[in-house]
Amino acid sequence: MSNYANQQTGVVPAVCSLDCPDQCGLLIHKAESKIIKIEGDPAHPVTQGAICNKVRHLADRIYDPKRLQYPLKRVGAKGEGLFERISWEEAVETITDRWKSLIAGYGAEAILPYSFYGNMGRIGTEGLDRRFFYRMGASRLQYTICQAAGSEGYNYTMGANLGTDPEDTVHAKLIIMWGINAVSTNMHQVMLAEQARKRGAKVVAIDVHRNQTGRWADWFIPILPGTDAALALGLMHILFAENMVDEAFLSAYTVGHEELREHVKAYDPDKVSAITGVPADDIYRLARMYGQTSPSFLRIGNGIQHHDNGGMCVRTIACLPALTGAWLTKGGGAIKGNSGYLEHNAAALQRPDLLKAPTRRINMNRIGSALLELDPPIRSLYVYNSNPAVVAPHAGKVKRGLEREDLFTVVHDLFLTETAMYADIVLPATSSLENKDFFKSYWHHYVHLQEPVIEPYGESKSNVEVFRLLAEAMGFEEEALRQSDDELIRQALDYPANPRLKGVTLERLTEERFVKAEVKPLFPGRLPTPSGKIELYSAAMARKGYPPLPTYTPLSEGEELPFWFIPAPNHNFLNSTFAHNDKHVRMERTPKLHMHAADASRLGIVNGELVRVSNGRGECELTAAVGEDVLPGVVVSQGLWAGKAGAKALVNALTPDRVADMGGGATFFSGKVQVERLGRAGD
Ligand SMILES: Nc1nc2c(c(=O)[nH]1)N[C@H]1C(S)=C(S)[C@@H](COP(=O)(O)OP(=O)(O)OC[C@H]3O[C@@H](n4cnc5c(=O)[nH]c(N)nc54)[C@H](O)[C@@H]3O)O[C@H]1N2
Ligand SMILES: Nc1nc2c(c(=O)[nH]1)N[C@H]1C(S)=C(S)[C@@H](COP(=O)(O)OP(=O)(O)OC[C@H]3O[C@@H](n4cnc5c(=O)[nH]c(N)nc54)[C@H](O)[C@@H]3O)O[C@H]1N2
Ligand code: SF4
Ligand SMILES: [Mo]
Repeated sequence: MSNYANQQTGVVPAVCSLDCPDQCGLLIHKAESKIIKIEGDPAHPVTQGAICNKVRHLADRIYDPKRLQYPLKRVGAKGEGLFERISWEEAVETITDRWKSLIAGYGAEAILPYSFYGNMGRIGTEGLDRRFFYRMGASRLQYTICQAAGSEGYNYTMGANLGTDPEDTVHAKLIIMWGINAVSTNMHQVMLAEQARKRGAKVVAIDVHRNQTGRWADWFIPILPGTDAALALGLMHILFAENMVDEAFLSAYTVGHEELREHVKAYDPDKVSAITGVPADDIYRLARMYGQTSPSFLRIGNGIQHHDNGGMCVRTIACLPALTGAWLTKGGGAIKGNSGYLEHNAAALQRPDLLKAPTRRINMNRIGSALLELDPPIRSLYVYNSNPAVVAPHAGKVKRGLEREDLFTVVHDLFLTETAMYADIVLPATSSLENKDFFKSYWHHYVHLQEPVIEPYGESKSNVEVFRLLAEAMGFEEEALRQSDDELIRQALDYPANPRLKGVTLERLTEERFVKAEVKPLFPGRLPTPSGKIELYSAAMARKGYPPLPTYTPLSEGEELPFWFIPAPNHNFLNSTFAHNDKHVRMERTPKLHMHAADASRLGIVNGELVRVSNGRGECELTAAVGEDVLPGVVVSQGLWAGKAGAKALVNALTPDRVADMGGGATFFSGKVQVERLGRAGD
């Protein structure tokens, strides 16, 4: 335990552990051994002392009376929420006895771990846990729920998640927020854009919803869901037609520009306008702005890739900076994600070599179907760092899966989440401020160290500690399952294959708290694509059966129901995290459905009244927010509501569990719904 946890009063350093690109430096104020205040660390070069409202109130979550303190065993029916306190010994023995007998009877593939990034600490999310399940030979989860489609798409164009250094974006003169609600989800990109704006930059937002970010932008462009690739191709059409491309850059650093030049002739602005709902004049205006302003910077969000065609859409948008050569100017280019720069030694940390023979892989977006339909069945589910009952698509199926009497479910979390309600055994988790881990941003270029700043809450334990206990009780004797937190961190950071991490050591992190990786500009240079260049034409895609050039394909749900439904994240929760905490729920007020006034009046719906949103997968009740913030035919909700407030607002009851065109990604935003008035006022 570090001195910080023992320290009763004073201010101690920390890092935000949430799945948010900003990864802020924090200062934790303590009195009588407890956290009394959380603020941003002004010494952090990117986040500069500013933090979001959610984390300013994080102490309310850490000390929430509803937080789990002891292991529990279920005494009621699944989902009923009746549990009894048990000891850690009993919990570990119950789990491992059951697993031993499942392994003896059916083999270890009957067991499935399910996790995501509720805490971005690497040894806790992809360290001892991975080693444990590899050693066991469990079924393997594919981590596809967040950015899988977009990453694969971006990589076809650029080779890896490599983009602009966000610190340089203060120099940009045009900033396009494309499918990202950055005011809520990447606030420091907004702060940097504000600095750029003071120097004369213009900010454009392209989104299906004029939300916080659309209202902040200089120019908001509403677009129909899933049509962004068509818009990008229309922009390329004009850039080539009006000679606004950088021929020297195209020749030196791209492959396929001649094919692309021919290909985009088909995407004339009138045709693109009919697809996207963006007037042709606006397409010309945007293309000319993009073609004539330097440096220009695209911030590509997650929204556009949570669609049937999301991979190709991101691949297409990622081609734009190559046309203008924007990459060559400081602050120009694009960020989809920057995780490629900070790649650590995943093989050393996760130890896939502990898996003796390959086991089946299960796409986490299909968890409902996997629990209901797989043969041989999954007989035990171990959930940590995630809340699939709320966050996974097609929630009705997930619920039916979790209800299975013969499924032995263990949930390790800080709260009795909706998923934990179905668990046989619930284990209490420490918060990130109670354990040690290292963190890497997927937006800026810093690596951070977190040391415990408070004692573990009640009897809670970290992920790493729990897997050490489970390994011992399973009789797994490998040294790799007994190593200390420090050993795990050292092994992960020791990665000569990524020279940018040279000098980022545990010692230096202990001393300095955060260290910037040595990142050089991408150009001049060789990209990790097969050709070493930006692949406007991708032979690799052709081999896999994709169109090798950027292409628009429509979403697949068809015409049956009247509205596209976009259930996006909200400002005061982080996915379903904070949805169980009263203060954050109060700040967010009520789950709403944004709809266009013309649609509302046709359906006789007035602002503030409760509506039923439904489709063949399920239904939920939301409060209508009527106006002009979305286009006709589109409805948008915000937030993964959970707990009491979320009982009828489970938006994932409606979302499809189809997988996207690439990476097995999620298609949360490609569903259709109908909307009816309920004849009651909302809350
Ligand atoms: N406050 C807050 N911050 C968060 C999160 C949170 O829940 N709350 N979640 C975190 C996580 S895990 C992630 S992955 C990121 C996600 O954050 P973002 O990258 O911002 O992605 P989303 O919020 O999923 O979607 C962004 C925007 O895409 C829009 N959109 C949807 N479909 C389309 C489309 O077809 N075209 C266009 N142009 N726009 C579209 C939505 O209206 C939304 O405004 O945020 C992280 N930060
Ligand atoms: N409709 C719709 N659905 C979505 C999205 C959307 O935009 N719309 N976004 C999707 C995206 S991008 C993502 S990334 C996923 C995110 O989905 P999840 O990863 O499930 O995110 P959270 O809901 O924040 O749940 C994280 C859980 O981990 C727990 N936790 C935190 N720290 C620890 C720890 O150290 N140990 C353990 N054991 N548990 C811990 C938290 O208490 C919380 O219950 O949701 C997806 N679902
Ligand atoms: S959630 Fe994001 S913005 Fe808020 S403190 Fe954490 S890293 Fe910073
Ligand atoms: Mo995410």
